Amino acid sequence: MTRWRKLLQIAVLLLSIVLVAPALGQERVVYGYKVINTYPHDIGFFTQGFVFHDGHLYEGSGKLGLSTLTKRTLEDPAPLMSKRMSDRYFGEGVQVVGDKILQLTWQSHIVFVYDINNFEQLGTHYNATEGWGLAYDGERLILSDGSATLRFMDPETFAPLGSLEVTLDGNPITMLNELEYIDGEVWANVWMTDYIVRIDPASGLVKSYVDLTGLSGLTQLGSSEAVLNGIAWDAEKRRLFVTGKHWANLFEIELVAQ
Ligand SMILES: [Ca+2]
Repeated sequence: MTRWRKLLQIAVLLLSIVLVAPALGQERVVYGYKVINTYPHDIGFFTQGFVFHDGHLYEGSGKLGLSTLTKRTLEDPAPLMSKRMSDRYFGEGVQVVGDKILQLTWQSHIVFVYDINNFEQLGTHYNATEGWGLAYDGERLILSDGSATLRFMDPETFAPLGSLEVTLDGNPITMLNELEYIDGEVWANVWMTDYIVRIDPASGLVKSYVDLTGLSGLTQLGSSEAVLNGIAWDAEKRRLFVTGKHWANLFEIELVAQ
């Protein structure tokens, strides 16, 4: 780990303690977790997008020259379908919209649109900011870019429809990363922390959060960049899956009120 990166990591952790920890003493709902099932996950994947759709997991993996989009079953990490991104793109968040799947790129301002049935490219969109996480509320795409701002985009054209600052006790929560839309809330991994914040998409307020401290200790970590990132919700069976970059496992978890 480079020196600056370590300093950044410490700064983010301190920030998370400053911003999140005081909320513990207030009327914030904090959730712990219980592991329900453990499944294998490709430790080589730099997980940036994680979606459960129609019985399968779809994952976007990053890094220049290594970025992919894959489809797999819950039990078997061997991809049923895989698409390699061009070497010049760094893959980021993914989201299913109808029979299409979208994959962001980090800093290239391009969004790839694929046919979910065969991963054939159907088109592209322009994204003005960095691409980090992507979710869908059924009407609008929700995009994170590493800041405290979530942006709403038209699912067909990617035209901007609005934005929202995410705050906890008036403090912006930056580094919002992988996203999931669950029961009317936007859930977001906060980069380099063990926290998932649960955001009210109308106000941007973080009304509760999930503390996943200890989960990374239950799997093998493949690099110094192995951090929690990846939330996938099976709406039909109401199952919650989480994983991380360079994690050897993904977990089905249930929340436990603390
Ligand atoms: Ca997700």
